[in-house]
This record gives sequence, C-alpha cells and structure tokens, in this order.
Amino acid sequence: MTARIAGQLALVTGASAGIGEAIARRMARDGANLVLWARRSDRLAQLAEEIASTTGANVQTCVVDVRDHEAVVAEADRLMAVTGAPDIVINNAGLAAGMALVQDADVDDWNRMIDTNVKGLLFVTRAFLPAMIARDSGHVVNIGSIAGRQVYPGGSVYCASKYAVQALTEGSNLDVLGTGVRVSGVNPGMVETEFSLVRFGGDAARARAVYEGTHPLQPEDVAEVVSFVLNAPPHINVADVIVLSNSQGSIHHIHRDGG
Ligand code: NDP
Ligand code: 8X3
Repeated sequence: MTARIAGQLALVTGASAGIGEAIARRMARDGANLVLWARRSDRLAQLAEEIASTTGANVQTCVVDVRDHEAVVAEADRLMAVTGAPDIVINNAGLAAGMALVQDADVDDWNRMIDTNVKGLLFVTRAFLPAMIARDSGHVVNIGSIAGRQVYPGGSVYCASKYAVQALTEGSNLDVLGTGVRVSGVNPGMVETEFSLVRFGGDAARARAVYEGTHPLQPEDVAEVVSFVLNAPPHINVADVIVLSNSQGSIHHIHRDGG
C-alpha cells in the first residue's frame, strides 16, 4: 500500500546520526523526498547518496547548525524559494552534555543543551510554520523524550530542555488550531545511538555501560513510530506518543539481564 507521505518533502534536523538518520531512511522508504540538516557534511553526503541509490528518493543536504538563527533562516528561505515549505519538519537535532549535578555543572554544557534542544527547535519551527499555515497543510514532529516527563540526578538541565519541548509541542498545537497544520510529539525512552557518547564527551566505555545488559530501543524503532504518526490521515493528529523499550518501565526503572 502506498504511504500517505509518498511524494511529500520532509526536512530532518540532526539527520547525520541516530534517530534522525533512521527517520530519514524510513521516510524515504515511505516514498518521501528529503532535506537533511546537520553539522557533519561528510556523514550527510554519505547518507544522502545511500538513500537516493536504494530508494530513488530525491535527497538534498545542507550543513546547518540549528543554534545559528541566521543560518536557519537563510537556508529555510533559500529552500522555500525553490521548493515551497516542506510538508514535514522533524525537529530531532539534540543532545545531552554531561551529567553533572546543578551545583557542579559547567555553564557551557547548559548553553549547548538549551541552545540546541530548545532554541534550535524554535528557530526551525518559526522559519517554516508561517508558510505551512499559509498553505494550510504541514506536519511538524518534535522529538522530545521520557526525560521531558521525569527527572533524574544529573539530568536536570537536559530534562528541563525536554520539558520545554513538551510545552512547545503542546503550545504550538494550540497556536495552529484551525489550520491544516499538525504538531506532534514523539518521546522516546532509552535509544541506543551516539547520544551517550556525545553526552560523556567521547568516553566510549562510559557510553557503553548505559546500554549494558538491557535491551534499549534502536533508532529504527523510533522511526517506525514517527512513520505511523506521519501517515495518519490528515484529520488525525497523533499529538503525543511515549515510546519505551519493553525493558524500560520509567526513567528510573530499567530491567537489566541478571538484575
Ligand atoms: P545522536 O547523537 O546519535 O544524534 C544527534 C543528531 O543531532 C546528530 O545528527 C547531530 O549531528 C545532530 N545535532 C546535534 N547538535 C546539532 C546542532 N547544533 N545543529 C544541527 N544538528 C545537531 O543522538 P540521538 O539520535 O539519540 O538524538 C536525537 C534526538 O533524540 C535528540 O533530540 C535527543 O535528545 C532525542 N532522544 C534521544 C534518546 C536516546 O536515548 N538516544 C531518548 C529520547 C530522546 P551533527 O553532530 O552532525 O550536527
Ligand atoms: C534521553 C533519555 O533517559 O537518557 O532523552 O535522558 S535519557
């Protein structure tokens, strides 16, 4: 059966790794054409070539740091002058930086998280939403987290950024009410990606330990849920999804083999 999003244009932020990469691959399999944004051009180019050759999708890439408001606006305007507004925007770019207690934390880490996860998401949304509203169609999917519902020691600022994403998803939906635009939140629990490697500054052993003995979600699992959300009929908004691996009960309850 043809997916509803076949032929649509979908933009993904943070498409060079993990969940964003998997969503890009999945949307191309659903027949969408892609615009992929991230900071690492080599990864984007490699992914674009692979997706285009395996699915026949039209794939454009652009190096965009979502923290850079001017760059986001310039690239969004350039894209829209050529293609019009994307049908789909996936606000996925994000990170955790460190796991320090509030009283010990490095302020630069706070800035990276808040600038990327909150302000970056807002910059991208603000750049595309007016054209989507003018066209009376569009779908924005914000990748939040279970960390936007529950907090843990050392996670307060990352969690705060994801609580903010939750508020922005709900609030944006109110703001577009009465238009043909939908805003959905997909909120995963633990997913095995480069997330922990980034969080712990490249410490591979510490990152590996996060996933040891448990069975976390894989990025493709989240992409499957995003595909479900995107392919809902236009009169339905799957507004808010929490998706956990069966090994995770809450942010504090993770079953580990032998545990
Ligand atoms: P990865 O580290 O594997 O991927 C993160 C992606 O975000 C990369 O493509 C990275 O690309 C991009 N990115 C980071 N900063 C920027 C920036 N300033 N501008 C543009 N792109 C940026 O992590 P995940 O795939 O796990 O994370 C994706 C999203 O999912 C994040 O929002 C994260 O908070 C969320 N999430 C992750 C969970 C997990 O357990 N892994 C659970 C719940 C939510 P590049 O470095 O090339 O710019
Ligand atoms: C990432 C999930 O639990 O590592 O959003 O904070 S967690």
